[in-house]
Amino acid sequence: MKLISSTTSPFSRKVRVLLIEKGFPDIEIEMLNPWEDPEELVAVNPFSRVPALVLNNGVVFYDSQLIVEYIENTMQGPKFIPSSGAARWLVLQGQALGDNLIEVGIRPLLERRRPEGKQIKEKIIRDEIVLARGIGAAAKLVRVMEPPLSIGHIAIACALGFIDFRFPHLKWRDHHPRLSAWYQDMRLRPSMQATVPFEPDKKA
Ligand SMILES: N[C@@H](CCC(=O)N[C@@H](CS)C(=O)NCC(=O)O)C(=O)O
Repeated sequence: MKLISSTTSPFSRKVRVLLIEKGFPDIEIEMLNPWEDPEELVAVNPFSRVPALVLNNGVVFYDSQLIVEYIENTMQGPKFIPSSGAARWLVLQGQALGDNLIEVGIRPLLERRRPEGKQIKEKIIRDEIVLARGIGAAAKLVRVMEPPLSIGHIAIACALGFIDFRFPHLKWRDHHPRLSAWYQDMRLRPSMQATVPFEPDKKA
């Protein structure tokens, strides 16, 4: 089994953190840049997106939520999605919230990569406002998300890691000290430390 990932992708990080927390730290990981349409990735995912999970029999799964479901249902180890009840829906809401933060964050990131004169500043400003609102929602949600660690906690933590990596100017900690304290604990978990995002050519 192989996970195709990138060193910067927060969706891939969510899956990698889950695998480590589940007790499979040594699964094969191939790091590629999905934005360059690499042959190895396009061959298994026509959308050239990471993460993609390639099973030993050649079956491929994407997106990250499906990969999470597959891991949760087929691999041994602790469970990260409760099987039923209110706890299940809260955890899945946590994952959806984390994934939404990432999706909204990718939009201004791409806009900023366009030539300076072609960027639509209003779009960037609006997306950053939505992102800030989403962080506020995360601050509320983590208050009611109890232990044990779940995919909801992992998704929100990976989203905040992405925001720190790509949007340090947002300074979200100044507005959400309790979320900041929650994230500080999450950030220090070995699974999160082992998956800190970095630009491939800038690894310390
Ligand atoms: N909904 C997908 C989103 C995956 C995604 O957008 N991945 C980004 C990297 S974080 C990517 O590969 N983008 C390349 C592209 O869209 O061309 C998931 O949850 O896996």
